[in-house]
Amino acid sequence: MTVLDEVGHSAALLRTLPRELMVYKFGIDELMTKLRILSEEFDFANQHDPIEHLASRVKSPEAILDKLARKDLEPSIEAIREHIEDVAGIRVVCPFVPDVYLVAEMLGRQDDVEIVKTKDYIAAPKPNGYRSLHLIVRIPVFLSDRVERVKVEIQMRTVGMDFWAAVEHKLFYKYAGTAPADFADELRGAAEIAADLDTRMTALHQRLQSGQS
Ligand code: 0O2
Repeated sequence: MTVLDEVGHSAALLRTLPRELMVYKFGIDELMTKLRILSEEFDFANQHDPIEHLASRVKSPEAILDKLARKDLEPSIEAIREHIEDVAGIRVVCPFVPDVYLVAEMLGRQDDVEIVKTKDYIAAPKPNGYRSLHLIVRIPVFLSDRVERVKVEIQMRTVGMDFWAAVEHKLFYKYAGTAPADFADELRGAAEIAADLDTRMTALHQRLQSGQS
């Protein structure tokens, strides 16, 4: 494909994308309802709620085109459906590390939620220090004339991991390779501090729960 062809295809795709993305919003709506129900159920029973807060977004058409280009893929709906797994994104922020796995397990037990892929960057952090549990799930969305099985990326992490990831995203992630080496070392060090904080806070919570003072 020539550069001009590619520009033309991208422009055409940008015009049709908002309609195509509607179904991804519905997938998010369904999963957000499931997560809110879990959270409210714990609150209602006066039990420790493993969900601190939730956020969601549908990736912007421009960011989708950027990601296609980064992955060297043609700008088409088919390429998006097949290769871009985070068009629909949900973030679940939990107080403690065990909460992350508990929420993942509770979602995985639901009949209509299919876990397509799990990337455990908590057990094996990325070299830059990034920690999170990523689930790619598929959920059926019932439209007027068909059922679409929509992929949604769920990023699950603690408040500490979320703080690190949000700041790192702003400072560095998008400019990987262009920042000075000591900058990367600082970020890795900060990720280790956040992990240590998680361990200490989790230990305190476990002591409280087991009635130890
Ligand atoms: P944005 O702008 O946040 O949406 P894939 O999505 O599987 O094709 P990848 O990168 O192998 O590509 O998947 P991975 O590692 O699961 O990353 C998906 C998303 O996780 C990223 O989306 C980021 O949102 C987040 N993420 C992954 N690594 C990092 C990291 O080192 N730091 C931060 N802050 N976030 C990270 P996007 O589209 O790359 O970016």
